[in-house]
Amino acid sequence: MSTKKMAIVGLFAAIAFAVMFLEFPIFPAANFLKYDPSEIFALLASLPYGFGAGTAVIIVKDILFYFAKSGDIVGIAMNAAAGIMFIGFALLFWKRGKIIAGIASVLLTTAGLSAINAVVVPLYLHLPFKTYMSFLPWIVAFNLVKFSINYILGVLLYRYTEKVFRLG
Ligand code: RBF
Repeated sequence: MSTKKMAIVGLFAAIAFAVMFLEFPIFPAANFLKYDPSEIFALLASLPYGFGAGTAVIIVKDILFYFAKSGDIVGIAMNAAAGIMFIGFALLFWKRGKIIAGIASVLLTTAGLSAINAVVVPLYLHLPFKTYMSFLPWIVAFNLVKFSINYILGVLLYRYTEKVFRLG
């Protein structure tokens, strides 16, 4: 990793960590799901520098946030899994254009998280699988809203970070 790349990953990890404190639930019915804008900065690192850089931003901000506020290893692991899927799918489809990449990333991340949550929610909340099904519409809606917002904001901000850092 070049020094410049490391500096930018570090900077974006620090910003992502800071903005994660803004987290709040979108749907009171599923208040263990909290919106925060931190994945925007993982996306901004991954677009010029690749999957490893974006993943590094997510891992660093999640470890810091675990100790600084959360203390909930399940929540942090889910947040990391969500963020890594989000940037992974965005990068995978990036060459097909921003709109296709955005739709693919939001839909595939939401589908992936619905599957993971089918295992995690019953264990974490000590509920029968049947009750997971009643959470499912909230989980789907939450992830569609969260990742649509973060993708759109990320792509808009990328116009500026691309120029400011003269990445390459
Ligand atoms: N975050 C997501 O972005 N999508 C999810 O589907 C998701 N599922 C979660 C399920 C459980 C049981 C928990 C505890 C957390 C989940 N999170 C998810 C992370 C949550 O929104 C929040 O970022 C973390 O709990 C850190 O406060």
